[in-house]
Amino acid sequence: MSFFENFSGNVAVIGMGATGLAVVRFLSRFDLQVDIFDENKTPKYYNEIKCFFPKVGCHSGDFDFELLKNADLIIVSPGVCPHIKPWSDLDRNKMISDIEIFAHYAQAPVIAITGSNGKSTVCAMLKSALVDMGKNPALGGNFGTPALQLLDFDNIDFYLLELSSFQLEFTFNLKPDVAVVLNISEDHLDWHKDFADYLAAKQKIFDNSRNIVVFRGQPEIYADLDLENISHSFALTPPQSERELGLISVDKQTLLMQGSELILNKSDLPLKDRFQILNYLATMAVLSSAGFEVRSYKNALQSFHGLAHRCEYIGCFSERYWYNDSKATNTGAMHSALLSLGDSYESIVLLAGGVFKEQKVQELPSAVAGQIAKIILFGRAADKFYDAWAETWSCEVVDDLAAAIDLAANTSPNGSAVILSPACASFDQFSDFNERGDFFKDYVKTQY
Ligand code: UMA
Ligand code: ADP
Repeated sequence: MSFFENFSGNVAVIGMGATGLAVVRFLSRFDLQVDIFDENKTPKYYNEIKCFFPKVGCHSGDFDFELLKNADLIIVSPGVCPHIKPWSDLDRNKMISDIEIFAHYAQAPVIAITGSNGKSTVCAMLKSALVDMGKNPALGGNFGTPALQLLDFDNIDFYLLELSSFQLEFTFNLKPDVAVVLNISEDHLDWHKDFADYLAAKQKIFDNSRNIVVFRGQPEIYADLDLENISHSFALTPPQSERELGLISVDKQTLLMQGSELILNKSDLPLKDRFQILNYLATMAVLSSAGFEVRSYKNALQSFHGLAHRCEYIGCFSERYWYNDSKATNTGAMHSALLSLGDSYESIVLLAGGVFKEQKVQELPSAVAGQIAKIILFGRAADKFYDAWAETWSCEVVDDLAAAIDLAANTSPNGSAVILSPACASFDQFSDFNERGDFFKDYVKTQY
């Protein structure tokens, strides 16, 4: 539990967002020269930092590169891409994340979760289950509360860290009790050099982990690991050993199993989407790896009812069934949502668009080919999607999300499922996925 205790030098922090503020706050307990930088002229926490940490040098807008170059340690916020100027001119060996600092000071076991999709849901499921079992978990990282803030809480049994590839790239000494990569599909290729770089950042979560949980559906994620280092695995396929979690069918019932041990009947779970079943299995695999018995956690999983904006059912309006999947900000997430709806609806209308983060637009899943009645496109990526899909699907481009909802409500077949699953970030039209999802829900409910 020492890092800054033995450190004497200048520290630079990049980014005055949630991470930067938490870092400055944490560092204020040491006698260090700290400077914080942000390219934005009016960054979010500029005033707070100036007011509460007057000894910290605050530099917004045009930054002083000489000062930055002289820093002995550079703590980068996750959104700061090290491959683009001016950051690419800095010494990468000096760069660490806030998670790296957390790793040196955390005093309770860490459960670390990453993946392209499902991170927040699995984190929230784990938290709910642990609370139900009488434990006191602290959840943060990419989920929202910066990891360093979690160190302020007392009597924590587990730290649950949702970790992005950005955070993992500059983390070196985290020693999770359990680490999991839920899945991998293209995302954040505007930040990473390429897909291999993105996957390598995700795989760093395994580096010093005591127990590793893997998804059997994508062996490429763990191809480089020794199989004996894997404590549990999960997939929708039947388990072949006691360390595998999966599904079996018996008398038309779908059962969630760990090896030969029955965990639960799928019908007893509140969330039924295919991807949610994967999330339950991942959560259970993590709990088993953390040392919990199936009988101690199986009932605890029933109290979690899902997060907003993740394939969230809004209701039946104008004879259509509306779903808000605003958090689907990449194609992998959109595909899993379409496959889930395909289990229940003959006709699906997809609303997609925003800021695309992948290299190339992929085809839509062939399993739902007969069910997609229409695709309505909006935002910056609309033309890109149109070019890729219009030959195969009925596509229309409209100005914005409101126009997409109007078109879906007025032209889609009665009885369709209409889903906002944008496969894109939202910041061309909204501040984040929450605002986009809330707008969608309000507009559908008030107009139809
Ligand atoms: N900045 C620069 N130059 C840059 C980039 C950013 O000066 O090149 C400045 C911005 O002007 C801004 C500050 O840095 O003032 C923002 O830093 P940031 O984007 O890293 O955001 P934080 O507020 O610190 O929030 C971050 C995570 N954001 C990102 O990864 C983009 C939050 O995840 C996380 O909850 C928070 O730390 C606490 O740990 C959000 C996110 O969108 C939810 N994550 C991505 C995702 O889930 O897809 C990875
Ligand atoms: P993340 O935190 O990784 O973005 P979320 O739990 O917030 O993940 O879910 C985001 C979206 O990803 C959901 O709206 C859904 O469309 C999709 N999704 C959720 N879980 C999975 C999964 N296990 N596999 C594939 N897609 C998923």
